[in-house]
Amino acid sequence: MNSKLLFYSAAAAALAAGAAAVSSCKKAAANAQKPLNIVYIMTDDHTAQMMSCYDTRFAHTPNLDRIAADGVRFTESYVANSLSGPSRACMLTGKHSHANGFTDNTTCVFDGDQPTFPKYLQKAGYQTAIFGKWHLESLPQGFDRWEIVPGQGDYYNPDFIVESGDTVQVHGYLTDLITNKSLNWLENERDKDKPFCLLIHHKAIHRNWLADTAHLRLFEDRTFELPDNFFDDYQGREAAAAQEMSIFKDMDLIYDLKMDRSDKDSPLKARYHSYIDRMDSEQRAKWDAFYEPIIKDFYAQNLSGKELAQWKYQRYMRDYLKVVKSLDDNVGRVLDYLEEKGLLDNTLVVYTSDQGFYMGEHGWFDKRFMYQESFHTPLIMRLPKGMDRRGDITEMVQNIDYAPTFLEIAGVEIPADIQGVSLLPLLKGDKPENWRDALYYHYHEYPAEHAVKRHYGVSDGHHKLIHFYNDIDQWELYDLDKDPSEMNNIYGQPGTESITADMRKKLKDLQEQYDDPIRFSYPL
Ligand code: SGN
Ligand code: CA
Repeated sequence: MNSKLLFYSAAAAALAAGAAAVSSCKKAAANAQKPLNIVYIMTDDHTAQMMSCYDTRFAHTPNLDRIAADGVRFTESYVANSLSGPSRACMLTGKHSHANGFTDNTTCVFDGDQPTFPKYLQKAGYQTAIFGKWHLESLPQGFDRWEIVPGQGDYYNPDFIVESGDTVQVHGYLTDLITNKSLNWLENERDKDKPFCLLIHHKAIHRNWLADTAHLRLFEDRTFELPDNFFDDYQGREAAAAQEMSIFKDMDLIYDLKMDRSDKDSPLKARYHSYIDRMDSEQRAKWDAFYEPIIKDFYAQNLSGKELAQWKYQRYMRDYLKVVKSLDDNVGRVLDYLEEKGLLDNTLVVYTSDQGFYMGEHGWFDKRFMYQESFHTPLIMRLPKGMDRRGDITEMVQNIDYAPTFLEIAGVEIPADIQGVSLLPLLKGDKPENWRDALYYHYHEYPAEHAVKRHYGVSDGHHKLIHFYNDIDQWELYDLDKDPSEMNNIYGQPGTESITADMRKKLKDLQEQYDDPIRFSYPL
């Protein structure tokens, strides 16, 4: 059977199985004639605190807000393992890290022979493509067209790995270039008779936050309020105390904050140079013209202690927002294109990040912990005709749910070994009974950069139980309603016995359900 026929038969099978959805029969029939397209935009380290549709304190992201305004915003959206490669593998497979095999960025190579949602969609007659950050070490499979950046990618004049396996350097700013390639594929390269699934994977807003020269001067007049727990002392939280992701202690003055001067040194100075040396003379001249007075002023001030910490936080916030600005503009270009071509009514547009990020909460940058800022990830969707839900969706969802959602949308039967759950009923406005009441999390990358200990845990939205293990054995329990910033570890305190037992049971059940072998090392 050719792939197009296979698509229609899959859609027909889905229709036949849809006796329960009699009321939406008409819509389903319409979809079967004209299958929905999917545009999946994923950024890196873009946290909800820095999107105005989630949080108006810092950022103004009008284009991201357009997505949420014409669709839905998930308020309880989480990752399974707060790190790039693992998140991407969870997203592609619909399975937790131990099940898809990609548990950490440093030791894993993604087994590209395993089933992924792009492969299933391809079989069902979709055209599939990915442009941008991939970060899974093996080359992409399941795509009709791909171009990826090696590893983390470079903001300026980046290299792309192309399908022949060659590496090609392209002049420009990465966020623009990934968008250009994506729009070019939509307009000139795809087979317009087929439905499409396009993955646009940005490097932005990843460290070390190199802004486009056009945006360098933005936000310089802004002073940002410090989070209440910026000067956290990590009392009662051994793993939090052991981390190396403090803005004050670990954020590099040259690499992260660009305070580069010939007589100054820092642990990551050479890495900074390897990045900015990619700029051409025009880009570099603008860069230097902007930074020179700031560098001069910074060293003249000779800051230390809390003053230095606060100065670092302000520069971090400004740099991050400048990189967000490019991203938001480029998302706008994609939305405008889809609108102009009359594709919006028939396309689901998803925007998410590979995880959340700390913007000074607990004094940190980076992610990895199961604490809220990095466990949470933004998820907004612009919905096509026929999906009527609008506003907030408050059910607990996780990045393992994306694959089954896309399969159901394409009329492909969801394989039994997929661990996530399709979000389609939520998008259609249903209120499914028995929606999951707790989420499982497992972070594996230790020892590694930023020194975040291995841990697994469970959250039901009201309480969170975490076990840090490996070279540590510490349990943490949080009452999220009373202590949303997770400052007060109440594990083992009198009066918490029954909630602890309840949360341990939830953790045990999820470890069994997902078949995580860690449960044999630390039986509950
Ligand atoms: C790089 C960064 C880290 C970051 C990891 C993982 N260091 O190694 O700060 O935690 O990526 O990020 S850097 O000096 O190279 O910038 S992830 O999002 O790709 O998982
Ligand atoms: Ca990331």
